[in-house]
Amino acid sequence: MRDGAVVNLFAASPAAQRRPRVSVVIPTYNEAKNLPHVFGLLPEDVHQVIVVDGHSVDGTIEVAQALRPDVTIVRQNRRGKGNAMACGFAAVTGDVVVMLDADGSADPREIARYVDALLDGADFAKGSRFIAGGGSDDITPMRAWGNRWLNRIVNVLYGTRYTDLCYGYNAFWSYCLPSLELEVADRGRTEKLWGDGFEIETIINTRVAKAGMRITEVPSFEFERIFGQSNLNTWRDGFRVLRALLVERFNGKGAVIDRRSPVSIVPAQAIRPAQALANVQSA
Ligand SMILES: Nc1nc2c(ncn2[C@@H]2O[C@H](COP(=O)(O)OP(=O)(O)OP(=O)(O)O)[C@@H](O)[C@H]2O)c(=O)[nH]1
Ligand SMILES: [Mg+2]
Repeated sequence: MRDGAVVNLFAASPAAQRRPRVSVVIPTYNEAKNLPHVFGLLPEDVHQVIVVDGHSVDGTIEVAQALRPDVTIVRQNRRGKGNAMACGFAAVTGDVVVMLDADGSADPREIARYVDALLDGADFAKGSRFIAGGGSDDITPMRAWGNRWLNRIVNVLYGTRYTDLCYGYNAFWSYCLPSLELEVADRGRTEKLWGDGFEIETIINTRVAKAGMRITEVPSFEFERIFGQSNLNTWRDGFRVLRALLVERFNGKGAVIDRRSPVSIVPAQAIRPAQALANVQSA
């Protein structure tokens, strides 16, 4: 069910007394028509909404600013969803980071569910379409088949028990950011580099496992994109995911988690935020 009232994140939460500040990171590539729907369903009490734009030409940034004057706009420095997420993470000021797509597939009202999982003790709350309470209107049989195999591989290689490797709706405490070791430095390049594409979710999911994080899966329902077209190519991006599973097994990335890091994040050295922050523009 797509329509309905906006939720208040903490109204029904038993942990109402502990109110983490939630930063929502939304990657956008030509999503102007979808933003009214997505923004309209965001919980009223989110701390920060970060739109990371990838050179949209449909007025996405202007629409975001008109809908929400307090939005933080980040212009990504290279290309691809992975680079967008890394740039967005570098601008986070909250205690909790939520990764939310802008195409209407992910329901912002589920954010409360993710935050509850974190308050219940998880470091990383991973969305899954394939556990009780989850589902999808969007996934094709071919992609579901590919996802199943990639899932088996990740669970064998990393000792995880994931049910939905290739899903982009996740949330985590901002003290996890250093362990992700994502890089936004330019290195003088503007084209898409390794890690900048849709393999980002696999890179994050494997690094949080390597870092020894407490991971909880949260049921999530994926709707069809409302307007526009998918940027994902099943075979090309499927092979990038497979490659990421192999590369990540041996590259030593995924620093051991330090839960003593201040919860209010100062982006870690490993994230090297200089370039992304230079691109940050608060409306
Ligand atoms: N900033 C930025 N955002 C991107 C880029 N590519 C995709 N996105 C955004 O990332 C989110 C997911 O992209 P989609 O194209 O919907 O891909 P998907 O959801 O993985 O695949 P589908 O299930 O086919 O929709 C959307 O909000 C896109 O606008 C990019 O290169 N830069
Ligand atoms: Mg999508």
